Amino acid sequence: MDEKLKPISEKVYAGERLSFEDGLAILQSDDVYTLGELANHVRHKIHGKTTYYNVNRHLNYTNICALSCKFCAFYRKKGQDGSYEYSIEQATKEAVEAAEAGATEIHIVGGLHPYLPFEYYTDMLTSIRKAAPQLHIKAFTAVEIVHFARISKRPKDLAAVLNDLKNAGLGSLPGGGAEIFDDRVHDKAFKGKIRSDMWFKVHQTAHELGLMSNATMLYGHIESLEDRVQHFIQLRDAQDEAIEKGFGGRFQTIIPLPFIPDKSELEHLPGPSGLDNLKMLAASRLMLDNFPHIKSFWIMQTLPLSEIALNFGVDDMDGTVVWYDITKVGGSDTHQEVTTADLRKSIIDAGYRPVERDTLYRPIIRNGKDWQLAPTTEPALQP
Ligand code: V47
Repeated sequence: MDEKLKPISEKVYAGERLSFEDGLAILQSDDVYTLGELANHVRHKIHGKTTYYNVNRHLNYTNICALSCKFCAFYRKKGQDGSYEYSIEQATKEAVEAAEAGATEIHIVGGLHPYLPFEYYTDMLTSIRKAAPQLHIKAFTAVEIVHFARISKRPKDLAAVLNDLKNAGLGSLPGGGAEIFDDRVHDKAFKGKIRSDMWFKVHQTAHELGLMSNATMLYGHIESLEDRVQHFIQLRDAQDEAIEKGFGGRFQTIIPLPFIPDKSELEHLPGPSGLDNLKMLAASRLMLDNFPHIKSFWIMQTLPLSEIALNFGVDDMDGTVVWYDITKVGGSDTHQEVTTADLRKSIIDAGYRPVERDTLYRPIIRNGKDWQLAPTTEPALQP
């Protein structure tokens, strides 16, 4: 075992919280087997052999964006070739198709469109909720929420904006837009986007309003290992606060996102390796002791690596995603889907027990395209 991991191993087996220095030693270590063993220990303590997955669809309502983040290959400017925006009818039609195909969740995010009014977003939620009442709407990154606050002329009243969205049908917030919290990295790679203080403010306000949310970290571009550890610590502190203050909402999961360089302004960078990805998933499990779940987003991690990652702290494989436009692994086809049978097979092959969940991690009983919540189960909130 890497000597530097010995004291960390003792802390992990004693159930003690890891420090910034421990986090750095984890990310600097090449002893990926020990890291896997430690993360796997924590994962088994919380979840045993259970591995969650869900049936969902992604809807990216527009790629027109006022920002020009260097890591992003998705955005277009208004009028540019390939730019698009959905009408409410188109968005609703896709949501209904998803629900009819058995999805429990629709994950909606888009660019910061310069002209669409706030009512576009509330109308989209209302229309989807009416047409597909069983579908959970997980929508809008913190970056979009701040944009909505500006266009609805309430830049300082995030609670009012989130409340309007919640009343219109918003079920929870996805984890996007966090990128790397460090301001230096922010100004180099995604200047103009909200900084970490606002990202946290949106999530804290959502938690106060009783909305669950997720978190992400986009790694493997221009950030340092210290920046990654700091990102973990800030998320852990915010979750401590949500728990201490008894907010109705919390962070449910972190989704570490490996940077995919293709067609972005940072295309010259190599992006993280498979081992980097395993290390980051293990580090997430070890550092975020107050996060119930660690998700491997297979679209970006690939399915084979996600299977291995189940032994590196991961307990959630995300979904049977259809149409993922933000990044495209292995070519230009945006139709990226695995069947429920594929996902379950992956999980079983890796030696785990597949459990279909809804967005709030409540187990589902499925009968073809129909589904219902399993009786007497509570969301797995506490690690
Ligand atoms: O915020 C953009 C990232 C995120 C690239 O909450 C890129 O359940 C890698 O947040 N390489 C959106 N990543 C995706 C996201 C997400 C995905 C799955 C589940 C959940 C959830 C959330 O994608 C953006 C950004 O950080 N991203 N470009 C890229 N080239």
